[in-house]
Amino acid sequence: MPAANAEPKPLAASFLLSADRLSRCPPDDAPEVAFVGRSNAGKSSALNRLAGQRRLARVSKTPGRTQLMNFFAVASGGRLVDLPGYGYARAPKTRREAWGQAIDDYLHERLNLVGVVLVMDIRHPLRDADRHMIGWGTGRGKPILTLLSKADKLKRGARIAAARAVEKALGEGVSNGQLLGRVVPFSAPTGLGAGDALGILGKWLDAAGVRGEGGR
Ligand SMILES: Nc1nc2c(ncn2[C@@H]2O[C@H](COP(=O)(O)OP(=O)(O)OP(=O)(O)O)[C@@H](O)[C@H]2O)c(=O)[nH]1
Ligand SMILES: [Mg+2]
Repeated sequence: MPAANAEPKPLAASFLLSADRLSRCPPDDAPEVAFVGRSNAGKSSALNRLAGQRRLARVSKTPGRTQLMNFFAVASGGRLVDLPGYGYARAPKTRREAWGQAIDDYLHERLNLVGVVLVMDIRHPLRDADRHMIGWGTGRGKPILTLLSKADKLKRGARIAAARAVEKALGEGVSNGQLLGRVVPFSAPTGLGAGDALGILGKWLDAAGVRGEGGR
């Protein structure tokens, strides 16, 4: 394989805890990167790929798999947080409201949230809830890395066109373009885009002054 395609080392991570509400999250004392996106978009799969472990976060064909906020300690410092997906219409309303509240509280209150990985299916990007999320991130000054997941489902030309269309839409809709990093076509099974994503996550965690405590 040519060196240009070599994937940087995955982030070694281990499961820390699950929380159904903000008060049950770990102490807000280590930099965190949260994975957000619609239900079934591929958040847990992306996290697993970046951590180099297939079964770290639970993945399922059925939308609504991740029902709690799951925290993973990164060995070199900081945490990754797998959040439940938004827009899962088949969950009972009360359950949806409880998740929505937990995610909202997390995103608004967490002081050590250093960046958000927005995962969108490359074939169905920028739904209303995604746009809402982008508006939230830019409004609060949180950097967003956009992963266009399931890119293995499209041919190269279509992938590039999809990424350009999303970049254009983001550029037009957002005043503070600096916060929106690159739009990265991503595939959990092939590792496409994983190198770029790891580079960005590494910078976020480093910039937050991680000292190798694993966030414990
Ligand atoms: N082909 C392909 N399938 C993917 C990719 N990422 C995820 N999937 C599949 O999409 C489905 C949903 O993946 P998850 O990672 O569980 O999605 P999620 O966003 O965590 O879903 P919730 O936890 O329900 O919100 C599973 O069947 C995955 O195998 C990808 O990059 N390529
Ligand atoms: Mg999940």
